[in-house]
Amino acid sequence: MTELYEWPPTRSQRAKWALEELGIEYSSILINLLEGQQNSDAYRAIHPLAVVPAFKTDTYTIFESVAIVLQLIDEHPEKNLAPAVGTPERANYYQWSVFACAELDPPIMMVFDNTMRPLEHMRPPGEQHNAKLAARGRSDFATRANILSKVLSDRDYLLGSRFSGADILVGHSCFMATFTGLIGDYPILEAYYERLQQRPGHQQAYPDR
Ligand SMILES: N[C@@H](CCC(=O)N[C@@H](CS)C(=O)NCC(=O)O)C(=O)O
Repeated sequence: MTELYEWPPTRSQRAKWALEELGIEYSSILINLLEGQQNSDAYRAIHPLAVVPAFKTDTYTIFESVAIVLQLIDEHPEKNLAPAVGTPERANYYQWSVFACAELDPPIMMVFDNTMRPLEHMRPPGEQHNAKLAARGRSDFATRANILSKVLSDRDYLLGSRFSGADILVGHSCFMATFTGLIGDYPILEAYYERLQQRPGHQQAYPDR
């Protein structure tokens, strides 16, 4: 049994993209966030924060999109989606993988929450979009997008010529930046994400582009 708890297109797509790249068979279990299914007792027993994704196998259950991707890639070394442990390339792989969730997702979500997220869905009562927070998110994203653009100016993928799990993780942040209208100011990043979208794994994981 291999189960992905997802609601496309959210951060669950990171896990799905990795599953597709690795050719792993799995069942997709939809958790309808708009209907509040994430808050059921049954789902909270799987993910105590009541968010997606979560991932279940015969031997373990985990959450956090980055953890799921890294674990799956480690389980399939023959697919070559990560450099060998202990190498300088692996150091960069860790760096960009963590950068995705720690540095890219928060400012993008800050923009989403304060410009696009419907006020009636998944918001504390009375909360409003906040233009100052949206501007802060845009500015924080700009700093990080410029760092990525510099790195990607002379290479196709974060680690060089070879696609890796770090591209799945940062690639999903690029999806979020596209969805929120942030990526257009960064042509190198936009071209990188265009490249990633050509991959069959991406096309399987994201419902429609
Ligand atoms: N750090 C978590 C974040 C997960 C997360 O916040 N998921 C959002 C969708 S992108 C969610 O399920 N939200 C449901 C809600 O806010 O009720 C991860 O990367 O897995």
